Amino acid sequence: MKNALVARILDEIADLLELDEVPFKPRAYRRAARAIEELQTPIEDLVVEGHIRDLPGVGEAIAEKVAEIVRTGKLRYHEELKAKLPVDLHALTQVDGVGPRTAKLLYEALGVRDLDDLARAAAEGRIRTVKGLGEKVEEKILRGLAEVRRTERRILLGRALPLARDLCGRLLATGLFRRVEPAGSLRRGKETVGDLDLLAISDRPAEAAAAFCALPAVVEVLAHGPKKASVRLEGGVQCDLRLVPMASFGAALQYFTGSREHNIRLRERAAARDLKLSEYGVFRADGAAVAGEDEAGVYAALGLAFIPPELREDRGEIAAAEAGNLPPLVEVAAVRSDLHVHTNASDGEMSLDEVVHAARSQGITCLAITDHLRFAAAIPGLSPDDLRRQIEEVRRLAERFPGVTILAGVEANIARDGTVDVPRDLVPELDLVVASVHSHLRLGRAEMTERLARAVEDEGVDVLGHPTGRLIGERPPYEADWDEVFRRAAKSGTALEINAQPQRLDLSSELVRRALGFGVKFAIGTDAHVASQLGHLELGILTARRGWATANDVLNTLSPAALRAALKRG
Ligand code: DGT
Ligand code: CA
Ligand code: CA
Ligand code: ZN
Repeated sequence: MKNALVARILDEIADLLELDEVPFKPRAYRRAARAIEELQTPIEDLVVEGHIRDLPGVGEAIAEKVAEIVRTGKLRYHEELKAKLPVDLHALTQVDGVGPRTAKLLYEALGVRDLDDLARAAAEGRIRTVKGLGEKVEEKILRGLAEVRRTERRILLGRALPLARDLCGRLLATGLFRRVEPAGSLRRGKETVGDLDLLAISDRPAEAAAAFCALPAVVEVLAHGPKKASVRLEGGVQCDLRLVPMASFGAALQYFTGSREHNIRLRERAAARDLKLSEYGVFRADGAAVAGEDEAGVYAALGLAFIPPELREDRGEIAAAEAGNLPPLVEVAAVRSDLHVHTNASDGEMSLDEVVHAARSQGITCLAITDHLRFAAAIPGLSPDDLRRQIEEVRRLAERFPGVTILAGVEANIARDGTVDVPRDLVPELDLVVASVHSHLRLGRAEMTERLARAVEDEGVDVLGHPTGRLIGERPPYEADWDEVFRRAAKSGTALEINAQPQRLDLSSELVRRALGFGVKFAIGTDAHVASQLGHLELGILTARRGWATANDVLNTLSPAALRAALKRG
């Protein structure tokens, strides 16, 4: 899919034209870039079908340019414009404090072309010497650079989790290990992971560490000792393996699961009780070990209930554990329904039949078919008549799959004013209506808040799909007053989606926790477009757990009958 590339080039053209003070044209490019960025289908398909001009802001001239980028991966016009300012504007303007104008100044004064140049100039204190910039700007750019570097290196949980499981499986298969467990941010279910941390017990630690360094995915050995080895894996991810004695495995697992902030609080708590907590165990002042072999024992020694890893962020979990108030988090095994999937009737790849087969083989017992409604001729989606036919098809199919409850649903679009385009005469026929924003992603805060709140107040809407629209590392959440949206969702009985796509995880765990305070329910959906994506359900559940959600807060834990009753038509 070349949508991001096309949008990036059009955006850069807009920047370059603006710098040249060309009137009007920049806005047209900007608008086209937004439309293509927000497009849910590959731009290549629209080019093939001759539909590019159906997109808002795309006239003949831009349509031709889009086609050229799709065909060749670049654009002559863009290269000509760039010849005058040969810098990586896209990368540079990602840095907070650097807009196109600043980038131009920096190029002309200091020859800055890319992030490396920028980092060097900032570190050497040269930015403050440029007329019109100064010390404040330089400080801001240094902070912005650190932020960009920090997010660049992290990988999505959806990639880290299968990777870590594969490594653990391979290590166990060598026969050299008694135990191998992931720790770190991965075990806490964090949406992005900086590096992988594995903990292991082995009777032959030297051989075990050597086996780790010899894994096929290892491209570079960074450190290799008898207790610890660090490697770089294909794709650049770092992985640390620590070999620990059985007697301190629980303490090590606790220590290396983190988070740092949680561990600091725990150590303070230990000190206040004249105990010492370390990665080796919990010790009394006279040196006697009180705990260490298992993790629950470490918490118990500090007078605490076992705290699930997902909560270990120093967000009140220690006080809750002390008071015996930890929420009974929704269990991964308790969620056997997926409330958001697509078929090839819209932009998915599976037929209705295939999606049900695939879901059943993954242990899903309740599945909501939620294809897109068509909102522009250019984008695959159902017309009202298509939807009517699909509902009938779903009812017929349900008879052939007695073990799976198939809900007839739809993913409708929320217009700029908050109205939802679900055909009203079909609302009583549908089991589940998801409504999502797919256009006009960059409204002002007040307008976006009102738009989302109106959508959740719609009598026909059961779930607000991917509520904030964020794409991790790529697109920030919409500007909105989330408390207001959550309050009105709770009041009107509309659930908020936890979209389980690895790049979305939307709502985020932080917002799940916030929304819980308003009494909102959550609907977890994979938004799967191909069979393999059905497996992402777990990521949604982990996000719910990190947001302190219990089984009661999550619609997916209900039996099909109870789910139907909980939805608006029930
Ligand atoms: P990441 O890798 O950036 O996603 O985050 P973590 O949490 O996995 O952090 P990492 O890999 O640096 O270290 C794993 C855990 O080990 C961390 O959560 C807490 C513990 N830890 C490591 N080094 C220190 C340290 O210097 N002080 C404390 N208190 N804890 C540490
Ligand atoms: Ca880590
Ligand atoms: Ca680490
Ligand atoms: Zn969607």
